[in-house]
Amino acid sequence: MTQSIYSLCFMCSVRCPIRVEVKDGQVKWIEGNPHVAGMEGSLCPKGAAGISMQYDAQRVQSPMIREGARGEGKWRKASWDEALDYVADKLKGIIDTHGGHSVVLGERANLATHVSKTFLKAIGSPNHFTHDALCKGSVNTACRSLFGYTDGQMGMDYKNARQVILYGRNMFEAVSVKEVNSLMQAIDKGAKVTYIDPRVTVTATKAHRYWMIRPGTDLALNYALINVILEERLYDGAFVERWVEGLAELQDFVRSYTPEWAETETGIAAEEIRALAREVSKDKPSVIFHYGYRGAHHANEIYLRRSILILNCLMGSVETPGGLFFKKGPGAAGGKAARKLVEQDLPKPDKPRFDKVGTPEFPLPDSAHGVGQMLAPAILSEDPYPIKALIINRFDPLKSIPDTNQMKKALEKLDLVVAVDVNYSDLAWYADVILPESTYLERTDCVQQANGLKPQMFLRRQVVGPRYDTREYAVIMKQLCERLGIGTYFPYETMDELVQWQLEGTGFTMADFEAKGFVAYGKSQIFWDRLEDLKLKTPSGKIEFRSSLLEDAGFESFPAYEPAPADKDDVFRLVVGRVALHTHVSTQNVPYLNELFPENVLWINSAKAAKLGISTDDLVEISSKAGSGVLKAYVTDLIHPEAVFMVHGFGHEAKLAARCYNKGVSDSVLQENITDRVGGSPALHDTFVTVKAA
Ligand SMILES: Nc1nc2c(c(=O)[nH]1)N[C@H]1C(S)=C(S)[C@@H](COP(=O)(O)OP(=O)(O)OC[C@H]3O[C@@H](n4cnc5c(=O)[nH]c(N)nc54)[C@H](O)[C@@H]3O)O[C@H]1N2
Ligand SMILES: Nc1nc2c(c(=O)[nH]1)N[C@H]1C(S)=C(S)[C@@H](COP(=O)(O)OP(=O)(O)OC[C@H]3O[C@@H](n4cnc5c(=O)[nH]c(N)nc54)[C@H](O)[C@@H]3O)O[C@H]1N2
Ligand code: SF4
Ligand SMILES: [Mo]
Repeated sequence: MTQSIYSLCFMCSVRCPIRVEVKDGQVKWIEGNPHVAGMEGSLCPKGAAGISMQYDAQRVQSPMIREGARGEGKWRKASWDEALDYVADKLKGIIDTHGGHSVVLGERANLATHVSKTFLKAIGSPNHFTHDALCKGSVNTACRSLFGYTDGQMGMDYKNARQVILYGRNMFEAVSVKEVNSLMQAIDKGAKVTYIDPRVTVTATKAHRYWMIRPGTDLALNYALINVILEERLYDGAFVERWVEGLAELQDFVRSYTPEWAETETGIAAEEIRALAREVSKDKPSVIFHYGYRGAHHANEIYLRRSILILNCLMGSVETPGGLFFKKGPGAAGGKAARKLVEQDLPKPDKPRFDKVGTPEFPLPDSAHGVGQMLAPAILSEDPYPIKALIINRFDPLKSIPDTNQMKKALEKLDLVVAVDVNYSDLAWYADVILPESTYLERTDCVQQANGLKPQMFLRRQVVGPRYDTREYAVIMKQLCERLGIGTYFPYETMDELVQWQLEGTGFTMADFEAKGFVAYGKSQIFWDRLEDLKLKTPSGKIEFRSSLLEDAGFESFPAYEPAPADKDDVFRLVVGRVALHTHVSTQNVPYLNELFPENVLWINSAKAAKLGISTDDLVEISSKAGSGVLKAYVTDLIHPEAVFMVHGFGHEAKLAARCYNKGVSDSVLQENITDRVGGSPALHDTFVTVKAA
């Protein structure tokens, strides 16, 4: 008999709602959850490849303990008792000798993050970090500087937008299924899309207007757009008058940043810049200047993200259909959120964080996420104190943090490295112990609180039993913590018990998720009154163009523009990004996806390539201050001469991930570890490289 089960995809962390068909204990079909608005039954190619991942024998099949040197690839299989005893014994010794704060746990933010945070609090460590800084930390800080809300507490209503302006937000390749469907619906209803990128992406080909901007100069473009909007009074006067703090200062500041000035810096014609400002303002407030997704590009990233958000505010596109909105939690609909373990009464660790977030060195980044790229520098410098143990869940610091060589040196210094993963990631390959997690199709997960215009809760449900000797992360941690004598903070044996504990007091039970895969707190969308009641959380209660968050910490609200370095024939800015067929660093070994996209290549502009004597498919050596690699060239007019581009996530080192082993080059090997000290993101696009025939 075929069973139909609602769950959540995890081929990437967007967590699209899915419906899965299971027959005789085998996964037969996965599609988007048809009950969820925006999914319409659809999936992206990676979501559809979930079955291929599930039945791949090259994932980690049992706990593994390292036998040879780190990274040498000599392993022995272990039982769960043996592996957990091993980790617990090592951790006990480290905590007794060096203190709980010598343990760092890093992960891709996920549904069980509250379990990790509880573990660290219980051992007295402040050292939890997520991937967030590496993704959009500076977007988070920018949002807080203007609204007092994090980016995670804000959303965009694409479906009703009339104008959408995307700064390298490659929506049709860096996919979130609901967002793609909503944008397509808007386009069907006549919305206009402007796409800005030094490279012609799939999104560029769907846009009404495409600008091949000089890489690294979007801030100049925005200062000019703001200049035109203020000079020509194209903004939403009533909204700005009511809510904005610092308009006059902004007006003074942008006066010299004319479209003619921006044309020289960006390569976009002054008249085109004026035309965009005039055109979009006719559609205000249903205008979205997209402020994300990824904001980890440059050392001044926070100011670019602020300028994008400021453009939205000038259009009045805040808390309005077709614009930005603040996400509403269960409370707004008279409901209660699911409980999290971390809400239990545990003392706050008294040591500073390893990454110094919350100290004068990093006053502004969100301490809920930290600044992950400080991991290697902190281990190497032992400042603020020595770090001895690293536990990594669902994240790969060797591939997802710039400067792999620096990270390898740092790992060498540690007494214990533990990886929780489903695959042989590079970090797992360099770990002492691998604790394999059951896949998303094999496990029930913690509750997903989905805040938005209509607050809801979703549940990832086990659809088939584990194929190998794997367990759920929350259960692994519970079993580890019992060995450390802190098991009481984990009041469950199974995932079902944990979910039931989370749901207590919400008025919902696990059975309520069976019909559609989710439960809703209310029926209608909740918009606050945008002229009377915006509920902003800044100190002034206003939208702070002049930001007290920044200025109180000694940073400027409107720093002068610093020009991008001049073009040189043989030096390129390295830019990186996603492709529709892969998730970051995790799907390169999935059989179907590997077959369709087995390695990355280097996009290089035709004129520049001709001067260097490089043709498509030639092997080229690419080098930076941090490292080098050899990959195939893709010579094209579709990229700006000053940039070279590669898809992120290749160049795997783990030999047991045999299909993707040593295919292509990892951008992290090349990138220098440079940080936006104000916003918190690394500057992934501030590395310059040379390219020559290999
Ligand atoms: N150099 C460079 N660094 C980057 C970026 C870049 O473009 N270039 N992009 C940044 C961005 S935007 C992001 S979001 C981050 C992403 O950084 P990561 O989170 O590191 O990347 P992912 O590929 O999403 O997943 C990492 C690991 O999760 C494992 N995994 C997959 N499913 C499961 C599971 O069910 N359980 C467990 N325990 N593990 C699982 C995968 O095997 C993989 O090893 O990287 C950032 N860092
Ligand atoms: N298929 C797939 N979809 C994903 C993911 C995935 O791994 N795979 N990951 C998800 C995650 S975690 C994230 S963060 C998002 C990322 O979503 P996006 O931020 O939309 O995706 P990226 O591919 O990082 O986009 C980078 C684009 O910026 C362009 N770019 C480079 N320099 C400049 C510049 O100076 N100015 C402008 N305007 N553009 C520039 C690059 O050429 C590239 O096309 O995607 C999400 N969706
Ligand atoms: S975007 Fe694709 S891979 Fe990511 S959760 Fe949705 S369907 Fe899965
Ligand atoms: Mo991301």
